[in-house]
This record gives sequence, structure tokens and C-alpha cells, in this order.
Amino acid sequence: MSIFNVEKIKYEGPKSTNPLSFKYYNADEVVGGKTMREQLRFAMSYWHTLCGDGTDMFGIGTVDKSFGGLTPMEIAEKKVEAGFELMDKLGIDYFCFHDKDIAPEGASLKEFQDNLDKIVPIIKANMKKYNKKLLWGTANLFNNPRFVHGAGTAPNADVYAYAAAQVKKALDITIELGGEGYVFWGGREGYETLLNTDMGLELDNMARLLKMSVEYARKNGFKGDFYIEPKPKEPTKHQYDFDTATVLAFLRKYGLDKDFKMNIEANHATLAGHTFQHELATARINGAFGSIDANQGDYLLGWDTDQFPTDVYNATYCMLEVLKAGGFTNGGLNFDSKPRRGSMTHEDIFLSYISGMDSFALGLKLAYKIVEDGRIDEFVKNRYASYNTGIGAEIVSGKATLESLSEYALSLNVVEEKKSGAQEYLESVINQIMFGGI
Ligand code: XLS
Ligand code: NI
Ligand code: NI
Repeated sequence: MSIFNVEKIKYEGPKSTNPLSFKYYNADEVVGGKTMREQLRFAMSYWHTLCGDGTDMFGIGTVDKSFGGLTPMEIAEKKVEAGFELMDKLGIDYFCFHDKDIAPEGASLKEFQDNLDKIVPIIKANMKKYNKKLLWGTANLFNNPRFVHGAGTAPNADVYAYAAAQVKKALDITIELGGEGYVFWGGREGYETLLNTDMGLELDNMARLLKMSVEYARKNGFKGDFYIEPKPKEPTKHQYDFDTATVLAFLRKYGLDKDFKMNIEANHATLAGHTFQHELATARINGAFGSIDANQGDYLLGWDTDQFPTDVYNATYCMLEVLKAGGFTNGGLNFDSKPRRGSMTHEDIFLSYISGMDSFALGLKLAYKIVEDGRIDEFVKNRYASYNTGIGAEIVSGKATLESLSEYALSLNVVEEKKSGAQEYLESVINQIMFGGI
């Protein structure tokens, strides 16, 4: 018996008007030497998809996510069933979860762990049955009131220990399920006011937790990647993992930079006042590109709306970065996205994933076209050509000194920059590549 009254979603091409079909995502089509499925590595987010019921600050849920279960454990089992049916019907190969998404917390840590121990074998059996994989696991260290002042940065050592216990168990589960990654998103790792906060100690403690986690996981056979997911604000006013650059500085200070990559989320990038592309490029040029939480914010709203990504420009610029990084290794495109509160039917979940997957399929194809076209790359190459020879080559090789540069500049007498940056031209090239065939 199936939970969703929806058939398997097939690729029907851009002319199809069947809402429950892919228009652009054709899993086995080869783009850039790999199939779309291999390039995009889509993942389902367990929390939004199987737990999010539309609750917001002003109202209760609009969609029932108990999937016919009655007790908390029964509901947890039904969520597994629903999740795998959904991944199967959408042709999504991966999923991501927080510990709390997959099993009820119960009344104690012990009870929580017992509940997890009951659910994990069920998930494992379904992974085998449907041939699905775990992109990454994580621990929810932000929802329970005990984490009100933080988890790895809590002012209370007992809370810190509790958080560590959750991370340990979440790592055990991630390893057990063959997870390819483990994410730290600093849910409440930040502060509201420095009047009550010892920022130095909090950050030292956070680093200690990360170090312990890496040591523990590696000792227990975890081969995947560790990721930090930057976010500048929400829930706390100032989140410590503000953006990629801030996280890199933190990791380097504590000697953790070799152990972590980034999980970049589009909506978090824009909240930080950056483009999605900027965050991806910053990770890439620092050797820290890892995985992606695909979604989008709303230009008029200042919070993490986690909408399904439909902006094709952003998907294209994102995939351009992924291609430049050489593609995903252990990472993938996790839809950290939810249908709007008003999109409350189960069918809306399918329609939302279809829109996101089709947008990224377009993004991949268009990014590849931009690379093949070559005009943008060529422009950038020429723009910096003066560094290939003469004084430029001396700067790049490290031979130049302030004295030699000063002497050289004096010999030039007058220097004027006459070369245009040609932004409008380049943007029109992008439009031509994207819409040329219209
Ligand atoms: C919240 C985050 C969260 C992480 C996983 O804003 O995006 O969903 O991806 O804890
Ligand atoms: Ni996220
Ligand atoms: Ni988010």
C-alpha cells in the first residue's frame, strides 16, 4: 500500500504539460561527461519533507505529516515508509537527516537513543531495498529548550555534555548507514548580547567539540566529509558561523581547516549579504567546497524562508561553481527547502521537488553551455593577461618587491586603466546562452 497517491515521476521533456513530470531533469542524460543524476546528486531533507507541517509564528500546521501513524514511534516508522516511497517516486538517490527527525526524543537521553536504535535498522533495510544513500547526518542541537543558550557554545557544561552525547550518537548512526558526510550547523551557536557572553570561551569550546567529533568519527571508521554550514543570523542575532570566510578563519585558528569543508546554503548566503555564487566561490578557492543546501529566500523577506529553488540564474551560477570545483565528491544538492504554508497537499511535496530538480537540471545544462561557449572564461583570462609576462609575472612569482615595483611604475610615468570590465556585455552573453534558442 502506498502512502502517496502519485505515480513514479518520469521525464517527459519541456513540452509536457503534465505537472507530475520532469521537464528538464532527465536522470540518465549525459551532461559534461556524467549523467545528470551523477552530477546533481539530489538529496531529500528529512526534516522539511517528512516533519515540517507548516507551523509558523502565527498559526499551527496546515499539513498532516503523521502519515497514518498514531503513537510517536508509529509515526516515526511511517515517516520512513513515506520518505523512501517519495525518494523512489522522484528518483532521488540521497537523503539527509537530524537525529530528532527520525525518532522521537522521549523523556530522557536514554529513551531517545533507544528510539533511534529501533528506527535505524528500519531505515537501513529501506536503503537497501530502494538503493538509497545517506548524503549526511547531523544532530539537532537547537530545538529543545535546553539549548536555549547554545549547545557546543553553551554557558552550562551539562548542556555541552548533552550536546556531545547527541553528536556521538548521530555520528554512530551516520557511520552505520554509510553516510558520506556529517554536518554541523550551529543552530544556537551565537549570542544575543555580549553583556552576558564570553565569546572567547564559547568559540574555544565549539572548537573542542569539533575536534572530539572528528577524532571519534575517524577512530570509528568514518570516511566521509565533515561540513560546517554557515549562517549569519536566525535563530541568534549573531551566529558564530556567519559566512564561509568567517568559518574559514575559525577553522584555521583552531587547526581544523584540514578536517572540514563547507555546506553552503543559498538562503544563508543571501542573509549574509552575499550571493550564493560568492559563498560557493569562496569555498572553492579555499579548497573547502563540499556540499550544498539548495533553496532560495525571498527578496522582500529578511529570514530563512527555505523556498524550493526556482531561480534559474542562481541555479546556473551555482552549477558553474560546482563544475569549476570539479563536481561533487562526497557532497550533493540537498533540498533544504519546504513548500509554502499554503501549499499544503501531499501532491505539493512532489510538485515542489519537481520544480527544484528541474531548475537545477536547467542550471547544470546552462552552466555547461557557458563553459563550452568559452566567451566568459576567455574574457576573464584576457582581463588578467598582464600577469603572465613582464612585471606581472614577477608579481605572481613573488620576485617583485616594493622597490622594484616602484622603480617600474616610475619608468611608466603615467598609468591609466583603459580596459572596460564589460559587465553589461558579459550579462548579455549569459542571456544569449540561456535564451538564445527562444
Ligand atoms: C537551518 C539549517 C538547517 C541545517 C541542518 O537554517 O539550514 O536546516 O541545514 O541543521
Ligand atoms: Ni541548511
Ligand atoms: Ni537554512
